[in-house]
Amino acid sequence: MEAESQAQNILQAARDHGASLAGIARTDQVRISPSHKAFDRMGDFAGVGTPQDPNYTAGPQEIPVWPAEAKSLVVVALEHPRDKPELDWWDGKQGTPGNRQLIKICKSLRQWVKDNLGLQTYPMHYYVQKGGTFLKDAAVMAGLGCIGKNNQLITPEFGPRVRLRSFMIQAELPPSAILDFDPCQDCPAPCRTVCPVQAMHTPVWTTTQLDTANIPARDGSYSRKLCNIRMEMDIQESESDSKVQNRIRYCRKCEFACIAGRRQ
Ligand code: B12
Repeated sequence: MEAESQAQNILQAARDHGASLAGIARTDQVRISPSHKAFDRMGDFAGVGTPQDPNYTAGPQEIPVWPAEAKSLVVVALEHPRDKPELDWWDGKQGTPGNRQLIKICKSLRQWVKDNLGLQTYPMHYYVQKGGTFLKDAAVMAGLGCIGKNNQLITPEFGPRVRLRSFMIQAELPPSAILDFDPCQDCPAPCRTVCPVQAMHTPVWTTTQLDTANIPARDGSYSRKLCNIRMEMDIQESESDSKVQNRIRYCRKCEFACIAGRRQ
């Protein structure tokens, strides 16, 4: 079967297996994406979203090498709508129900690729430091959307209210077309004003500092340090509130304020 038909069949199968959106990017291109360039220059970070591992240190990170035979990367998105908040509730080591669904979708889709196309696939970890990738960059390169003023992936269908997962495939498949989509251009950015810790208030990164034109939140105005303070507070609140114990409801204000892809 031609690579073009294989790609189309994989994307259709992704939807059949429960993905809200899916796209394909070239592994070698994703590996040199803006986050891959900038990450090491951003300094220490051991906040939320880093490996839950006692050996993990905050210092510069080696991003593990991916298998050389893996030529294409599939990005799968699952809608996390406002009226299904439980998809996003973090329950300790087991993650979130949404992420478990994404793991399941990727697992059955990989099996489908093997059974139907005879192609080898390679799983990817959630954490970049454990063999994963920067999922937002990969999603942009797989044609799912753009990076918005809130530093999130914004999709035409669901705005930023999606969660992502990826895996790789041995074959060189044609990448999905990058979207010509920018809902932020003339938007007054309610995502920024709504932030309780003003994490997108002032530029904290420059293009020179990070050695890429594509810096966080477009103009460098995203502070992961401030954002992480809010998320650490969410953890503390879940520990002290007996009704939600062991279910962390991380802040999603910048997602919900975004008007892109809103249903109503
Ligand atoms: C570590 C992490 C965090 C940390 C640090 C975040 C950070 N940005 O540094 C903390 C804990 C603070 C955090 C917060 C949140 N996170 Co988080 N996080 C991650 C994780 C594990 C790695 C991200 C990372 O380290 N990025 C590092 C730096 C280098 O990148 P960056 O700040 O994103 O900036 C780069 C991009 O903007 C990119 N870029 C900018 N413009 C352009 C243009 C193009 C064309 C391209 C290709 C790239 C590009 O270049 C920048 C570097 O120069 C990912 C999962 C993954 N494996 O990717 C989830 C992830 C990014 N998080 C996610 C979410 C949802 C959140 C929160 C809403 C919390 C929540 N309720 O889950 C907030 C959102 C904050 C915000 N406004 O961005 C989702 C994003 C979904 C989406 N629609 O975008 C992800 C993908 C996880 C998932 N389950 O799907 N997160």
